[in-house]
Amino acid sequence: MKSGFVCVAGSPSVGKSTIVNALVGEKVCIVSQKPGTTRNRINAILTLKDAQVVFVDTPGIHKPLHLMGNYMLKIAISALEGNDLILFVLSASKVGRSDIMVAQKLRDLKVPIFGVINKMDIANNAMVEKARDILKNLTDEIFEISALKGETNKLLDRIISFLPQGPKYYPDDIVTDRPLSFMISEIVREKIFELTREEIPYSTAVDIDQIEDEENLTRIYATILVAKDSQKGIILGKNGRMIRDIGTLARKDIEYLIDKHVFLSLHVKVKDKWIEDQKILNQIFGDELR
Ligand SMILES: Nc1nc2c(ncn2[C@@H]2O[C@H](COP(=O)(O)OP(=O)(O)OP(=O)(O)O)[C@@H](O)[C@H]2O)c(=O)[nH]1
Ligand SMILES: [Mg+2]
Repeated sequence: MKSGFVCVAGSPSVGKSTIVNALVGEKVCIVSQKPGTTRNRINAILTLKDAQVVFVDTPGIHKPLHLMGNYMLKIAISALEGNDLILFVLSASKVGRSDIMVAQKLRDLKVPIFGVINKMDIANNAMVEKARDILKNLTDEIFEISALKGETNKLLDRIISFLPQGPKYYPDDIVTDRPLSFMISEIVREKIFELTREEIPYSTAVDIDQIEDEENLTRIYATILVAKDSQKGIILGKNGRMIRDIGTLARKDIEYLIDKHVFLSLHVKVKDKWIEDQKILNQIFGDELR
């Protein structure tokens, strides 16, 4: 069978996670309008009759603004190694310095690269030209797509033809290497990214404390970490409105994911300046830094 690892890399918010979901045909990775949504390396697996593709979603490559950003950058850079193919994603609506920075990182690797200019549905001609320019010295194959509109079939066909013959890396029914607790914490985090503003999404993390499986119901207890006291009030919202909204949206997605009724209990805890705390960051990201 054809098989291999395909790393999806690029600047923040160019649509990497949207592309991974479209290619796999399932929502494995969380997506939001805000840059910096993906924090971890996440394998999303597509198994077909004669092929298995392991897509590796990564954090956006950017100049870090805090210690957590450093970790995210390290994860993104280390994920570039050891793949059969890299998809270098750019946005047709905005090309800038960070895309050039990504190109520089990719130039030294000996891995084949497909260039993907995404968001063609909102393309700006000058930006598309810039993107083609950046890609022209890196790769022969350039795809211009809109992942939002699901235009990934041709790209998928080319990826599969390009991959070598190889083993099946994962069992047929597995779509991600991540455990359920990670998927649940990501769903909660996605809702925080969707509903809150300014520094709040970047100052929060979600810990799953307990998952209790009953016959007709799964009970989930989770803690939202914030980095200072004033952020706790924002996550709770007036009369607890914000945390209720986060919980309602997250519960619906979790119910869809596990196909069961869910009781979701969210709790907020202040861990002072955790995004600058090496010990906490090591706990969150430690096993990903290889
Ligand atoms: N118009 C348009 N928007 C898109 C397209 N693909 C993704 N988006 C939007 O772009 C935003 C960012 O998408 P993500 O998939 O989260 O981007 P990312 O590159 O994974 O971002 P980070 O994880 O933060 O690095 C979301 O609001 C998506 O809905 C597209 O083809 N067209
Ligand atoms: Mg992402």
